[in-house]
Amino acid sequence: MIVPSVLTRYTPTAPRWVQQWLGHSVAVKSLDQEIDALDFVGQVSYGDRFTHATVRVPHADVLPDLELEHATSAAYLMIRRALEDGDAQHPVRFWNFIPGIVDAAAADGLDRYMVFNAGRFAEFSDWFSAADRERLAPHIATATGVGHMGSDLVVHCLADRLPGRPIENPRQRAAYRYSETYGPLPPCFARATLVADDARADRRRVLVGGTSSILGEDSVHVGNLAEQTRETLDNIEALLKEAGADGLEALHDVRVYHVQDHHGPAILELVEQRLPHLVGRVEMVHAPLCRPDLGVEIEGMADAE
Ligand code: 3EB
Repeated sequence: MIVPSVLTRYTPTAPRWVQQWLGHSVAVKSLDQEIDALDFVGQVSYGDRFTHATVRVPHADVLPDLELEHATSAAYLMIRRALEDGDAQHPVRFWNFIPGIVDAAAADGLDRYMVFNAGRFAEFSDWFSAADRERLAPHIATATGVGHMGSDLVVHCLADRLPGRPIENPRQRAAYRYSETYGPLPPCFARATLVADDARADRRRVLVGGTSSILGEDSVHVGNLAEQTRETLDNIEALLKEAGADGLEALHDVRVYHVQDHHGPAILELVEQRLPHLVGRVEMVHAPLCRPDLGVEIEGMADAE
């Protein structure tokens, strides 16, 4: 029996809670489009309050650097246009799955994640009419930026009717202020985004972006996964306090990206020790990360006053 490869291809997805946030009355529209001889594949779901848009650039892993950069901008522009057709026009959360994320780019010292960052930065500058990174800051949503085993670039966006509020981590340099060590143009994401809670007017939701063992802008505990996991959770704890949440006990819907498949169980055990209220409910995803010296990245959500 011949199994079509499309059935076996791994699809990087948004976490399950995104579907729940969309609710029941969802209108779905295709965004498939050819741009500059590339076939973009996309879909947008308009829910009661939120919109979820997904764009995929097939075989982005084999595109030359400049084409990957432009395809990244084009993917973000497609998302922007899809949001404009609905009521939820403010992005509050992105997930970026970048194929060959830490592969070398053609230019000396650069990698494909930096190429992606240049494309994202260009479209965000246009989207929010911001000439420089400081002016972009109030508009940027939290995000996850990781690799995956497939060859497509996949970008998911969750958008809300009102803008979210970006939150930065006191232990980390804002990503949009990273030095050139991490690329000519910075990654544009906030550490977390605060959004309104539908159920209770006095509460808010904290969307926690992909968080790693980074202090300031430097990777720490390189080669020590246990310490990386602890530092990552310390980072999330500090971020949650900054956002007005009590601490790690407020965290839920946790997803853990880990680079080495066989390290998954040990990392999960450490995560569950710090998050005993989530035992058996942590989602583990095997994926390469945006820096070769990092082995674990954790995202989630929390409730805040
Ligand atoms: C970091 O803190 C780790 O490029 O969208 C985390 C979250 C990371 C989002 C992104 C990257 C992104 O720099 C990597």
